[in-house]
Amino acid sequence: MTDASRGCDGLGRSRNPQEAAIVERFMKPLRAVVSCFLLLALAGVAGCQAGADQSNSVRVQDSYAKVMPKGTMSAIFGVITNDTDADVTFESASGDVAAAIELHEMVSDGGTMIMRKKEGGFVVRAGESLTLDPGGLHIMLIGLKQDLKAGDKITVTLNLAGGGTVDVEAVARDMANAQESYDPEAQSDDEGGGGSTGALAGSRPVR
Ligand SMILES: [Cu+2]
Repeated sequence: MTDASRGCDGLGRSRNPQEAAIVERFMKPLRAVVSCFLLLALAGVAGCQAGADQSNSVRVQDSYAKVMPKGTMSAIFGVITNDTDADVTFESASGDVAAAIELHEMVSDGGTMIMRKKEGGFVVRAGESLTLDPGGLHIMLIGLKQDLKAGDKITVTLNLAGGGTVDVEAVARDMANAQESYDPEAQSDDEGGGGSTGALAGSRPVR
């Protein structure tokens, strides 16, 4: 672990007040603590200054979103690859597709899987990949502004600590075997214990 991985302050989040009630339930304050100067001093790389260039070597592949109707919640999954020689931190996401877009994780809470905001954002180590998948990390779409039908393409932007961005283009997919609930109080859905991406009902280990 390095302090550099925590990235720099550069919050650019916005939220529709209308959605605040929903969002608050999952929210934890986002912390982005290390200054650019400290990052530069520690890592000896261009770091925060290189936002735009850096994002050229950080990409998201195989992105998909769960088919869901307008007004509900969905999520985007995929693989973030960091080909740079420095860790990168995504501290927020933004876009027009939903009223609020957040970086989430799934954790076990007394045997029940719930999701919550990923504290510190998504960190992708230098030269490594980070997989977003059902049951783990995901880009949360809260309050879809449109129906997401199979094959629809949507784009959201991941915001790097320090100001760079990486676009994520996701194709909506009918995920019959991933009936995870995005509401911690609505965990009673039985999805029949499908494949590896479907078992979110409480037995899945914390990542
Ligand atoms: Cu979520």
